[in-house]
Amino acid sequence: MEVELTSTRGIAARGIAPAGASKGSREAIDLRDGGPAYGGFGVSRALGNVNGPIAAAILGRDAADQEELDRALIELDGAPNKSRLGGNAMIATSMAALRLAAESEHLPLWRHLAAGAAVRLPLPEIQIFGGGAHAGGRIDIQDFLVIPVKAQSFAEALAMTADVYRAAGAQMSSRGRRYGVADEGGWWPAFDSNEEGLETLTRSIEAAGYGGGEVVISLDIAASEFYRDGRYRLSAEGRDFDPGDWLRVIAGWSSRFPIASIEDPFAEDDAEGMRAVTAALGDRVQIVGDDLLATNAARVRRAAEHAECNAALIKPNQAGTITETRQALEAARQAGFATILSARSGETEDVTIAHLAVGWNAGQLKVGSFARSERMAKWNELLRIEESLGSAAVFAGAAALSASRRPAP
Ligand code: 2PG
Ligand code: MG
Repeated sequence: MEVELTSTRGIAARGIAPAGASKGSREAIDLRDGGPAYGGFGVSRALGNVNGPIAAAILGRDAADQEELDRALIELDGAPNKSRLGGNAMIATSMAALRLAAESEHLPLWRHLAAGAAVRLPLPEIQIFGGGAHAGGRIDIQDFLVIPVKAQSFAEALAMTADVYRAAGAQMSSRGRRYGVADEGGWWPAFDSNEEGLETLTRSIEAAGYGGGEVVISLDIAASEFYRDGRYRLSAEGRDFDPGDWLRVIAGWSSRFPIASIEDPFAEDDAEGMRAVTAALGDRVQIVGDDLLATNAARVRRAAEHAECNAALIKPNQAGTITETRQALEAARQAGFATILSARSGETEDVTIAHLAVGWNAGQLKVGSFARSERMAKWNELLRIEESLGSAAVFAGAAALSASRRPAP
């Protein structure tokens, strides 16, 4: 859903809310109509909230005072999970206000956000094949991604990823393992096991000429999706594991494949599992909390206290306002976590997160794959930003990974 705001000077700006397929249970509620129209996914109630109570609460305010505006939205909603107005209505409004403030200053959004502070182009993690809820459950792991850690610029990072994406497509085609593209533009695989995915990705990286550590693997396991009754159930393989055995599976993969980062390896409610995996692998693998943290500053602080991960995925629509997104990012930074701005599986042409990643100097960005225009829109926006900076552009590179994965100086 899209929200457009117009200033008294006639400047207009919009924000579009994305949506997730594998949602954490603690994220802001994506308010949908239910009922028969649009398969229940209509947003007329959320739109009614924007044109009704939200408009009444924010019209006449200063768009540049983001915190005040977001506070008004939060108070008006009154529910901890934003179920009344809808997290989708709130984040689209909050993003529109942010963009309006930047437009009013005639500044690119990232520059408005940076407010003079140093920024870096983010290190991207880019999906090569989909899985889980993004590919009809064909395999259990949700995202098989790569990180071009030896790239010297954002443009080079994309060029290297394009090589791996094409190599993977060719490998899969030649073995009858390629169906099409999944929700985020990565190949929709016909693998028989999760390991076949890891083997194919490793081979694709080598075939592209980056087997010497130039490109490494990142996984989003999205384990909440297959955690039932205390067990991790791999339906693609017909196997299930208790948390201890599951940790051994993950550790085995990490030692056999060039894996640099693993997101949500344990379920959002299995804090003990997250602690165990961080203790076991956190000195050499970036362990990312997504569903675990739900872009919530208090949850980030709690996870840091108990060492449940060492990096935070930051998704604006999980928080529901730009201010709360920023607070979660700051909390992660204070905890010494690496930070990764992230898109959703249901995306749009809105490129705000590309600007947040630069303007907030997040270090890393996850947008999906190297296909489909809602993904390419973000990568292309970053190419434009890098180009506009010319020789002043700084690329975050491998140093943006969590401390454990940073290359030696
Ligand atoms: C995730 C995202 C993006 P979704 O889990 O990190 O891959 O997926 O938007 O479906 O939650
Ligand atoms: Mg995730």
